[in-house]
Amino acid sequence: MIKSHRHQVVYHLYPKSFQDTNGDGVGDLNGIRKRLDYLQRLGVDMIWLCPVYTSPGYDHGYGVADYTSIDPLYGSMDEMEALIDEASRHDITIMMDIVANHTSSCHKWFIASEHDPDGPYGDTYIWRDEPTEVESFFGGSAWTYSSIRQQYYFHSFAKEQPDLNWNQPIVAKEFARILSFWIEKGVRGFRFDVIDLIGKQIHPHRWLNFERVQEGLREMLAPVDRSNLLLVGEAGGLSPSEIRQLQEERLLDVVFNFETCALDEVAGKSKWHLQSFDPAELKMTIKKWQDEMKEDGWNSLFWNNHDQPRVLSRWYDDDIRAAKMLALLQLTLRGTPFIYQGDEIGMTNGNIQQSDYQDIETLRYLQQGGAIQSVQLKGRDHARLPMMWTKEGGFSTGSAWLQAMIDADRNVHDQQLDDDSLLQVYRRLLSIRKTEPALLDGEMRWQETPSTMIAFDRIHGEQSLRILVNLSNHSIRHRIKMGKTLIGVGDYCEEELGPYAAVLCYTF
Ligand code: TEU
Ligand code: CA
Repeated sequence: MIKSHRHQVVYHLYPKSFQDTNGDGVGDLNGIRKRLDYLQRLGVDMIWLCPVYTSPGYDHGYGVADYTSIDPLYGSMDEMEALIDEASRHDITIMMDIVANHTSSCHKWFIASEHDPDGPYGDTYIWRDEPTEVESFFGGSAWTYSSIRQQYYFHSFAKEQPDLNWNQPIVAKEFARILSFWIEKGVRGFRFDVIDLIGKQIHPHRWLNFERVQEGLREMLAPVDRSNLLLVGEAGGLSPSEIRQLQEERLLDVVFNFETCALDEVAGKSKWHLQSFDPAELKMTIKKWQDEMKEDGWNSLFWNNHDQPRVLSRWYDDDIRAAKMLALLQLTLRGTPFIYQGDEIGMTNGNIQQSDYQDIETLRYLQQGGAIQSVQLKGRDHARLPMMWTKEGGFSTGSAWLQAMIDADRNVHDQQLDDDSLLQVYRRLLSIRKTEPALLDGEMRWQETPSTMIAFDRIHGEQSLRILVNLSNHSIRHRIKMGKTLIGVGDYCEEELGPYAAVLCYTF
């Protein structure tokens, strides 16, 4: 079977919380290298590393001070090269996270821009004499005064993360150079952080200019050989038709939108305004995106990421049966799957003491009198808890940078020994994907089902697979015929799916 770049399964890894090897309580590059056997055995093709570049760390690497260096917190460039090399011997490639909308305020471009308005970098950031009404995503004004330049600069996020001015061609040129640097090192994928924000207009309010996003990507990618790359964009603000346009031109292969993640948020309010989760809405959202991206379009398939605390805790009360169901659904839908570290063992949000929260967004929200109940479900620290390798943790011999109470029974070691574990479900599903082209390229055909059940066929030439999923914790009776089962989770029989049961079978 010929595998195209978008058929790969990506393992999304938060380096800070994956594996520490020197006892400082922070995960590192050598830790990732140590776990390559585990990742290969799991069956993933690529690992996406959240930023490991030099950074003052206000937003854990999402404010980059030097895009072609490694932060000593994580290791050295030699260790990065060793990781790329050894990963490739495990049939795994590396995807780097490119933060192109903003830099750290410590980046030399910003320092040059601040000190020398008439120099070559003078206009590479967004400067105004007067601030406007725009709010930053982390709360408070998006404008901060620089007493050096005696002007205000714009920052979509924290004041330590000034936004670049993508109307200056030099910005795209710099990023083309950065991408080439990493391609040269052997990197095979890029995930572009908030890439839709590079095309923003900010007067009088913030709005997104799609043409500018498109032009920015074109300028940046023109000098880059992208034939062997997987290009992923985080772009919550783009419509399905805009996403398809970018895909058609191969400016991006896969795009993240956040509609499923927002199912437990009140529409139009901030992420902290919660509403109860309804599995019927999950079904509708999945169908909507699959339908919008059919034929030439292509979806991203993910439940969690380093910004999105575990849906298992938010939607499904930590029930391990639901985790198995979500795994089967994610790995049978049409698109590129992203498994976020710990998904494969059913890691939960855990409990974090109020004084232990660290995320800049959460701290800001709590300072402004935010509700702790919202933080417990949606605070980003919950997505960043250290990986559970053993019952004792196994993440670090020292004291982990982020402390929490978490279900110790959900760990890699125990699940490796248990044939019925969630980890084995992931391994089996990933190995089935390697032998069943219908799961990769097959077209989607929906089956009529009750509101909290989803069922579809994946059809590829002569081959046809059927997927039946109960999204709820109630048994559901149905009339959809099942063929020989490839894998099933939960309790099911010919006409009934038990709570969170899911089946992948042949249609005849
Ligand atoms: O996230 C962008 C983004 O949309 C987030 O602000 C999101 O709305 C928020 O995390 C929800 O709580 C990206 C990165 O993934 C994130 O970690 C960074 O903080 C952010 O960009 C700034 O670089
Ligand atoms: Ca370390």
